[in-house]
Amino acid sequence: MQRIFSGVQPTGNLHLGNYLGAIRNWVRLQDDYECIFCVVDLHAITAWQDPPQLRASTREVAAAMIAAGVDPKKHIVFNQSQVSAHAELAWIFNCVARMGWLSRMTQFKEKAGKNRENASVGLFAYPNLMAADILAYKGTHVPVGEDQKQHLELARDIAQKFNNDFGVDFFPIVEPVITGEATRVMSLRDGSNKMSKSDPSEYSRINMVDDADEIARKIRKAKTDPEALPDSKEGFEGRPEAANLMAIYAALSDESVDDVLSRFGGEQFSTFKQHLSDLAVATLSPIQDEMRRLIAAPDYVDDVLRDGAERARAISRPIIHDVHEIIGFLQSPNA
Ligand code: AQP
Repeated sequence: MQRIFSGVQPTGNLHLGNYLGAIRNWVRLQDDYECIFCVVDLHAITAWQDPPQLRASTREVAAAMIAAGVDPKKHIVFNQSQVSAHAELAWIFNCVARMGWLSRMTQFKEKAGKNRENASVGLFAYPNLMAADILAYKGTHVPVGEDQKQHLELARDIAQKFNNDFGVDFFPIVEPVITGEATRVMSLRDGSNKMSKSDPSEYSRINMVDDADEIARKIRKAKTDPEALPDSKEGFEGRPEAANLMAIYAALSDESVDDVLSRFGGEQFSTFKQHLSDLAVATLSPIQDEMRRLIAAPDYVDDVLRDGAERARAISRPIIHDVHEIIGFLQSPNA
């Protein structure tokens, strides 16, 4: 059976990259897979989170998933901390993964920066928790943006090492699912950095809660170059900001970059930006309206998360039981 697991951190400023690189793809995959979608609040606290803000962001991310079209009745939507299997299995994986593997993770290096000694142990061990998220359900496929590819390779290494160490064929070797024209949406201010929740510049990203005026203003101010739009994809060589705006347009309109260029090649960016901002507003506003409605009804969102957590526990419980058996932990037969 093919089972998808994927998650988004409730760290505020949910943005267009999270939508195009992750959430929108989830909506498309839910017809073909059994899906488990998670608001990964345990991951969020690897950096400091203000408690009331964490609660609000958790509901916001859940609302975005549902508003974008994830069906919480057919599939599972929940927040990670409600299911203890994640933390339990992460500890076991802390004992399977090697320090050297984690030391090579570029996201840790980027996020810890020069202040490595002061980074939380959780930030370092983050990929082990991510492997646990997936494998606590024996997930087989994980839709993510490009930035998570290295972490998924580590999840595969962990599954492989666990299977080898204990001489079992227990955990599946997960497959990344990286699709679409916007697998890596870049900052609107700097085409060499990915669009990210933690970028201090509001103008670097389009937030899922931005209104039409804010979206239009951010696109108008987005960095470009003086050249017109090229006639083919190759013309974006050395023009990362221009390429990024084009990739965003193609992803939003669900076309290939070449198809979009066949209409806009040769145009000035000032004109293209107007088209892009109209398209972004038209695509995002129905989702945003529904998000606002859901955020104003937190009881409904909380019920979805509670129900999802219960169903997630029902899947993970026997898997964790088997893991304990494999490792040699004594456990009561009813556990
Ligand atoms: N810029 C992006 N382009 C495409 N996909 C992206 N994703 C994130 N940024 C982009 C994808 O969104 C999913 C959820 O990401 P996350 O919230 O778990 O963590 P992140 O990758 O650390 O997100 P941010 O926004 O960049 O946060 P900060 O600023 O805290 O680092 C993942 O599938 C991810 O690939």
